Amino acid sequence: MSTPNQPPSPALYRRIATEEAFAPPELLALYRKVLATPPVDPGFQHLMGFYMSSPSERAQHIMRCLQDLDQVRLQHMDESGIDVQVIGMTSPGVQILDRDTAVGFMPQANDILAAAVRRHPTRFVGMLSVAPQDPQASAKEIERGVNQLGMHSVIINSHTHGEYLSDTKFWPIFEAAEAMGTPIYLHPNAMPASMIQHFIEAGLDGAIYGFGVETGLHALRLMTSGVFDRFPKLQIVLGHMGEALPFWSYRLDYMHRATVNSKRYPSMGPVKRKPSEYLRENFHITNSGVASEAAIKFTQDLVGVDRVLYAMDYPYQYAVDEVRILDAMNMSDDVKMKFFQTNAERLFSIPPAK
Ligand code: 1DF
Ligand code: MN
Repeated sequence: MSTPNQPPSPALYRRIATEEAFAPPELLALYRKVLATPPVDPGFQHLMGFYMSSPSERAQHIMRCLQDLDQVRLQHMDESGIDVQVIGMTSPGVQILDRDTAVGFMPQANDILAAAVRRHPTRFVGMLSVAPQDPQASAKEIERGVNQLGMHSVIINSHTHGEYLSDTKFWPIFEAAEAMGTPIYLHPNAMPASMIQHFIEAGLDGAIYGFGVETGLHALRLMTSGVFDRFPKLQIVLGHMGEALPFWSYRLDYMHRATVNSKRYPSMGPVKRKPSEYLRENFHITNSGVASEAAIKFTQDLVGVDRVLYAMDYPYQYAVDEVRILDAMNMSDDVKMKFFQTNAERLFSIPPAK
């Protein structure tokens, strides 16, 4: 029997955690400039402004883990039973920066992560960062990332300066992602200034709730704007149990149909499928931050066992006991292996362990 002080025992499967964050010091230097130049975006101020200045144990620990792509991270992975991390640059990535700074830093950020993956090829897998501020440059970076860096997935931290990827001006990014076969992890960002005030006043703007509301909205905007009719093979990854959209799906289908049929909004015209059908065909869902057996099984039932994957959300939700809880789920070994290992291997093009 393992005890809480020992790493979880090896399992039949590799445990691959698929929404893990890093922040190179070069990015933090750019963030310091943003934070020192008013007016500062309120969501960013309450997010990275907090982590980069708070003396609290949580903030200090997270800042240390975020910047490490070697021994600290590997030790935490060993302690918590994680064999492989799929890593992306922390929210909001380069998306809070002005366009030129974002486009300039994008390749450097991806080179830094690619170098870490080369140092630890059996432990790390990298997701490409892009700068939606320049959709064409982002599309080119996806090609470079796949062809030259060997990275096969992209992370986008929801909106960019209050703009959503449902806007066709961003669709060159989807075109490149579909053509290169790279899934896009639609990760949370702080809400735009126009949305966030009532969340901030109650302390609910962050990962506790605001993230899920805003990222769920973003995913729905992709569906209702017809992104998946135009790019039917595109795969979007949602964390945090699909930002609760599986739980909403019955009502989404009903109200979407009612709204379209009554021509209530010009922005909600007919599309080919129901929201629940897009969820089953164009989305993969990770359980980042949600070690709930009931929620995982409900989502597997709704979208299929091939589309639900494990994620920890390191270092924001570094939980040494989580793997033990999930290893013990009342679920067949076959489905558990899909959840922890094979779905991630397929979606993120991770080579099998030797
Ligand atoms: C937090 C959580 C911050 C996540 C994040 O990025 C983040 C947090 C700055 O707990 O404040 O990406 N998360 O993915 O849940
Ligand atoms: Mn995360």
